[in-house]
Amino acid sequence: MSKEIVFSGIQPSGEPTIGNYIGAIRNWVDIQNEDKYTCLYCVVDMHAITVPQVPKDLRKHTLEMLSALMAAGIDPEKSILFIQSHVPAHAELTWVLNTITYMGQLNRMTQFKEKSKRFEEASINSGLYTYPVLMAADILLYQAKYVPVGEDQKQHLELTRDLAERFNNRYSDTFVIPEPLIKEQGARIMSLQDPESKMSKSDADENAYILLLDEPDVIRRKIKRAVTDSEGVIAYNDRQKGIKNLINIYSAFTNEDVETIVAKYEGKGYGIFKEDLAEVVIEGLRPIQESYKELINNKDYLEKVYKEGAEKAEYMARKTLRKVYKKIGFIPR
Ligand code: ATP
Ligand code: LTN
Repeated sequence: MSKEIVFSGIQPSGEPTIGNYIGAIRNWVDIQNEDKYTCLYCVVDMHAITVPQVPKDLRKHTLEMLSALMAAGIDPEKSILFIQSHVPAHAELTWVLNTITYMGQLNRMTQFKEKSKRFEEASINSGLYTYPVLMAADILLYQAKYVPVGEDQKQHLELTRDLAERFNNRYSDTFVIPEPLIKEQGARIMSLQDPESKMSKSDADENAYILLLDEPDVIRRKIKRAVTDSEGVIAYNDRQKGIKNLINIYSAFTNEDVETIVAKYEGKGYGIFKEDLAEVVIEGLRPIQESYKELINNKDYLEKVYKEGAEKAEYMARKTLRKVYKKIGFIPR
């Protein structure tokens, strides 16, 4: 029997943060290493252009993201690692799915509402609006059963399931209904400057996030500046959202549970906790950073990886698209 499929994607909209790492990438690696699934991991450049990008930066960020994923442990011998725009079927299935998506559904998407707040209404493009449909196409093309994501993507997964069910009911069984895989721990790492909003690589304030590739001194500085509160006690609750977030990061890098960390810092100040946290993060990122430096300079190898990845992905995607076109009544060439 063939293996169940896992699919996930990440945007090359900047350099990856520890939020991406803890909430997504780290889990991708664990799932890959279970050797139970066929895993596809995709750098979604077509999603990234739903907000303005500088072309040369997009190119750079795409290769950086590919290298960062491999440095974090994605092994192209085990997983299918590829770039979204290399497989045209993503755009093709999106069009079909657009025709069965209701505008009312898209109007309810919170990520769209949040992201569109950053722009003048007249400059919000329709790609940002239909972004979740492209994401549904990504997943459904590969008949993925499991989709490891952070908490923020749950609503998009629900839409994906809904579209798959609608298509299956209207035509006949075509798509596997996918399920999100959301690890509770670390599902949502918050901004260091505003613990009410999630840490995001496209945040305008660079003190809001820690990048996977930040130098040790930068990490120390950003953690030192992280917003806390005036209670002065290291405790895990929703009044102290800043400290809560820092404890979550500490826990993610050490695998210690929250209670252990709180007990360890009883009676100690925020300063000491922050200094220790910085060292924990620096040490945790060190092996990834070392491996990254080798990969990013090896352009031939990167090219080989993404070309082979695209070939394998294309084969699987075409198979689904052919079925879809046939069911909706398109004449095969
Ligand atoms: P952008 O800033 O461009 O919106 P992003 O940093 O939010 O991007 P994505 O590329 O959209 O990241 O997401 C990649 C994966 O990382 C998704 O599975 C998402 O759920 C997860 N993720 C993103 N930010 C966080 C976070 N702060 N905490 C936990 N997981 C996160
Ligand atoms: N929308 C996601 C990125 C993404 C994705 C996907 C995740 C695009 N396509 C398919 C899982 C499966 C995000 O913004 N984090």
